[in-house]
Amino acid sequence: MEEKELKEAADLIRRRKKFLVACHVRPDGDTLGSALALANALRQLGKDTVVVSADGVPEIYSFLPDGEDILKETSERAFDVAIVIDCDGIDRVGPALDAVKSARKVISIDHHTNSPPFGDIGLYNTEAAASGEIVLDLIDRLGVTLDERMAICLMTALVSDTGAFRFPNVTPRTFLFAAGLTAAGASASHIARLVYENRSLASARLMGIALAGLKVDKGGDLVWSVLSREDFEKTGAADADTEGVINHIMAVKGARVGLLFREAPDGPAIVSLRSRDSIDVSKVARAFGGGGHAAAAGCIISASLPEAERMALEEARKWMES
Ligand SMILES: [Mn+2]
Repeated sequence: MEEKELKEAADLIRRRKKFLVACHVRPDGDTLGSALALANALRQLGKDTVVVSADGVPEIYSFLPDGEDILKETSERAFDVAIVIDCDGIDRVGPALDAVKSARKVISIDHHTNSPPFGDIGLYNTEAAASGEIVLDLIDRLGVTLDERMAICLMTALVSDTGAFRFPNVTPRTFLFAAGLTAAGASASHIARLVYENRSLASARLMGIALAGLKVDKGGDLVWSVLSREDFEKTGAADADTEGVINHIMAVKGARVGLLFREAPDGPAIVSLRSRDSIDVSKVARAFGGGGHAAAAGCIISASLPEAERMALEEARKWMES
């Protein structure tokens, strides 16, 4: 990200009045925490601000300060500026796209690699572990003092996009930011507990089924599991309860690529992919119209579960060999 874009964004924000801050569909702690912290800063500057997350706020993130202010949709259209957060592509805002497109100016804030630039100003930094890092830069540039509520939101962004500071995307800057957030009153340990050790019984049981059904190939390099509708029904788990299961698949000794297949209520197979050792699973996801990072990606395959499993594994093996 260039200094120039950051200045342009801050200048534009100072001049305008009515803002839309948009999260991506299937929101995570980064998009939600970043959006809420930025909205808080905008409101402190006296700006009218609407925050939209088409899929709402998952229960796990209900602790986020001001999370109740997030709307699933808005009928308002005459925004001065729409700020789109953590979206690798404008359509990732889902049904909020209409409202975003109605804005006179669009600012995109993102850290995904290969994020297609969109909007009038792009604050892109692929070195940032979370979009929250870029939002922190912007808040700082706007001259807004970080309060405890904002710090909790941004710490959630960092904690959830770094696996509580364990993923290789963590840089010295990430820790510097985390230090500032800690000083402002956010507890990484408390937030990590809320995000990672807060599983419902149904979700834990679904995890058990996924782990009991683990399959391996390529001498243990490739590990995956499959969850059918029946598994969800048996445990009473919802789709959101699969959160984190893929990380446990990747925790198997020797795993370099991990996949979790799950059957969506309406039929298609949802695939989560993870990798290490610089294997780029976003290429696998992209082969099926999905996306994500090199080490964490996802896609939806309109096929039966066994067929999707066969197709995605074939593609994964191809990339592992190249
Ligand atoms: Mn992110």
